Amino acid sequence: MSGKPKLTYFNGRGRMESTRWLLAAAGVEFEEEFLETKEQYQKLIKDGALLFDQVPLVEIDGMKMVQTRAILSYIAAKYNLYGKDLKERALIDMYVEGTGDLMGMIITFAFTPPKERNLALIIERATTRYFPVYEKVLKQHGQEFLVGNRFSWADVQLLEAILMVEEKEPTVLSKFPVLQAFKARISNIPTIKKFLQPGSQRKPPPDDQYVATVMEVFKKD
Ligand code: GTS
Repeated sequence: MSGKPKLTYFNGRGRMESTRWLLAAAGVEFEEEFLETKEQYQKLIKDGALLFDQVPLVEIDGMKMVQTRAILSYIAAKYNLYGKDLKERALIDMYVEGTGDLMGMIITFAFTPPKERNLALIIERATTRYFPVYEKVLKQHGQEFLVGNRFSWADVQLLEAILMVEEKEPTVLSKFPVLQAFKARISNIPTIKKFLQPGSQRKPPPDDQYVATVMEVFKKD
């Protein structure tokens, strides 16, 4: 074993993409195994690798971790991206849950039948519920990062969310000048800059092929 964390998930974003972002931001190299068949998934279950028979699975420090939130908190804490005390950690948690809720709307979008998709609602939530909060926080304290004047998980996930919404609506930051500057600044952090370049382990937006693979792997017999 290489000692690098190993990520087992589909070859697509879904619930694993934030973990890829966080590891990349921390400058940690990782390996990936892509789920492509039902047999692969069933073998993982048979081998006892999946505590709740679900992926994402991240093998790290001798553990087989499942549950996205637990995985992300562990990585954030391990790599010093989780604040300096409990109060900073609480703030980071709140900001991360906010961006997580927004990204959750986009993640489910690809799996929603076209007639039931509501892109307008996503843009409305981004521009009236979520982005104003981060714009205000950054404006009020005037610092470079969301929490404690230090780069954290909250910054990584906010950038991920901004880019995801921009893929759907490129002008979405037009009324958020502070977030525009934040986006430019965080995108320029060397580890993130590298992750944003072509050829990195960052995954593209979901396409029909990705959705079909997920449906096939989880199809009941
Ligand atoms: N709370 C879990 C987490 O956040 O990790 C939910 C994990 C989950 O629902 N995973 C799905 C799964 O394994 C795959 S996906 O939604 O990420 O594509 N589903 C199979 C099952 O039987 O629940």
